[in-house]
Parts: sequence; C-alpha cells; structure tokens
Amino acid sequence: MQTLTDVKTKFTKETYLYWYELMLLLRRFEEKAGQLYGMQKIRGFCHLYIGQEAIAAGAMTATKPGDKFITAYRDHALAIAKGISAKACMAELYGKATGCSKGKGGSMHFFSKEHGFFGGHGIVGAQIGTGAGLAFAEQYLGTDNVVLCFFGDGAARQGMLHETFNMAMLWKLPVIFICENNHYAMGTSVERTSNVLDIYKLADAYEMPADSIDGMSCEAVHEGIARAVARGREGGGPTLLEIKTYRYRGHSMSDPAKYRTKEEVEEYKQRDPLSVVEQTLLSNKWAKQEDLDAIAERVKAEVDESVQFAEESPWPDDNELLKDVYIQEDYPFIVD
Ligand SMILES: Cc1ncc(C[n+]2csc(CCOP(=O)(O)OP(=O)(O)O)c2C)c(N)n1
Ligand SMILES: [Mg+2]
Repeated sequence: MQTLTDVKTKFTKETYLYWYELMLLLRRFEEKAGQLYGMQKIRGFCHLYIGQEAIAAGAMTATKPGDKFITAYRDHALAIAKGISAKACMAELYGKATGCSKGKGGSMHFFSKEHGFFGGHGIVGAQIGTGAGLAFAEQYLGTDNVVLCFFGDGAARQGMLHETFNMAMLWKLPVIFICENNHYAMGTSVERTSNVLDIYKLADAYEMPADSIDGMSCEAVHEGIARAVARGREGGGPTLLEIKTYRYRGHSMSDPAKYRTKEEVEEYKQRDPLSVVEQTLLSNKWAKQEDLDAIAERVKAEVDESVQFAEESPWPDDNELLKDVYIQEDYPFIVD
C-alpha cells in the first residue's frame, strides 16, 4: 500500500488508488467478520461499518499520522485505517492474546496508543468528552496534532456533547467533532429523536464553526475534514462536522431492520463510495480492470492471513485477567 504522504492534498491517481485499496480492505475485512460471527468464531457484540467507508478514507488523507482518532463501538474500519493491522484486529475479534487490546476488548474496544487510535467505546457519547481530553493533552504538550472525535447521530443526544462543546470552545481545543449521521440510532431515526434535524446546527449555540458533508463522497469528506484540521492546527479551536452517511447492514448482528425499507438501502447503495472510486479510476484510465483485480487479490490475501493468524493465536493467559483494567497492582497512589 502507498504511504499517505504520496496521496495528500490533491486528488490524483494515487489518492484514488489509496482510497480504493483502503476501502476494499475495510469492506472485505468486515464481510469476513460477519461470516465468522455467523460461525460463532466471533462472539459478543459486533457492529459493522459497511457503507460508511468513505468517512475513514477521507479522514485518513486529510490528517497526518500524529493526529489522534477516537470513536464509538463501530470501530473496526477507523482502527484499520489508522494503521492497526488486520491481523491484530481480527485476533481482537476472536478474543486472542495477539489482538490489539490483548483479546480483552473485543469488537467494541479496539485500541492502540502507538497508532494514535484511542478506542473503541461502548457507552454512547462517552468518547466525546474523552476526545476533548485528548485534544487538551495535545494543546498542553504544544504539538500541532489534532483529534478526530467520531460519534453517531444517537450520541448527539447525550448531555456529554453539550458540556464538551462548551469547554472545547472555551479552551479552543484542537478537536474535530465528527457526527457520523447514518440516520439511525439502533432502530430509531433522527426524526424520532430530535426537533433539530440538521445536527451540525447544534454547534451554533457554542459559536463553534460547523459544516454538513456528504459522507458517500471521499472528496467531500476529505475537503471538509481538511478545512477543520487546518483551523485546529493553527489554534482556531474545534469544528463540528455532520457527515451524512448510511450503514448497509443492521445496527449489530441481530437486527431485523423493520425500521427502514429495502428501497432506502438500495438508494444509498447506488452511490456506494467503493463503486464510485472504482469508476473514477477506470474512466480516467488511471487503472485497468486487471490492476483492480490485483488489488482485490492483495486485499483478500491480507484478510485471509488475518483469519489464519487469529485462529492460530493463543488465548490470553489467566493471569492477564486483572492487568490493564483500570488500575494496576503497582499503581503508586493506592493508600489503604
Ligand atoms: C449511554 C448508552 N445508552 C444506550 C446504549 C445502547 N446503545 C448502543 S448503540 C446505541 C445507538 C447509538 O446510535 P448512534 O450514536 O447513531 O451510532 P450508530 O450505531 O448509528 O453508529 C444505543 C442506544 C449505550 N451503549 N450507551
Ligand atoms: Mg447512527
């Protein structure tokens, strides 16, 4: 895969090839995870990102490696995009010791400080406050890194959002709040939870810059995030981006999908970002079908290897149970 420095800022052949391979990997990884869940190789919760991949793709080309990401439980794609290997992610889904959270987090709690990926959070909206905390750390340390703090349309209804928006604006923290509006919180549509249907307008109350973005377009996502990132790096403070997207699959693995029509799902699939980027590559003659087939082969091999790795990896040791789970035995501030 190309390095990100090759594909930044301008939308060139390289940019589209990067987006294509990344989104194909994210989709194939999750399709495989869905199958493995059906085979009970993966247990517990599992929320797929399929359909929302353009957000991960645009976010990656609009940021640099030092920037931090934090998100909710629908976290596989953003974790892989940020550079955690498919192997470490699949092993985490299996609950194996080689997983990115040592097999103790599972699907909802991917984590790698080394890759700047700070979870994976199961409590709806909790990561909004934590994201601002990460941004405070960057500001305090004097870096020019920004934090991309992702959350859903349902999370926008949590009180945490309002407290965090106030403090983030007060302190001009380098955080970009990204509401991935996929139109539903489990089975409840945005229309059924709020009078304000344009979520980005919530920023007005805090005089926070905000934008509404088409989340089925990698270009639009890139441009929107890049603008917010530039402001954040220069000390201009936070931005709220509402990125309108769609998940093709159910909320989690058991979802009868009675709350939406097949036609609605099909309508979004017509604008599938993976197909759009594929068409852009072919119609501009930036890639031939055999080039795309070679990418697909490479991606398939990466996903297959991740499954083999997860299968062959050991379970966590019993004595790992109480490690890394809040405080350590040798935590220096315990007084009894
Ligand atoms: C505080 C809290 N309340 C309720 C839940 C149960 N719950 C899990 S996911 C979810 C829906 C959230 O939807 P949204 O924020 O739109 O994210 P999406 O699943 O669409 O990505 C709810 C209510 C929870 N995990 N945490
Ligand atoms: Mg949602």
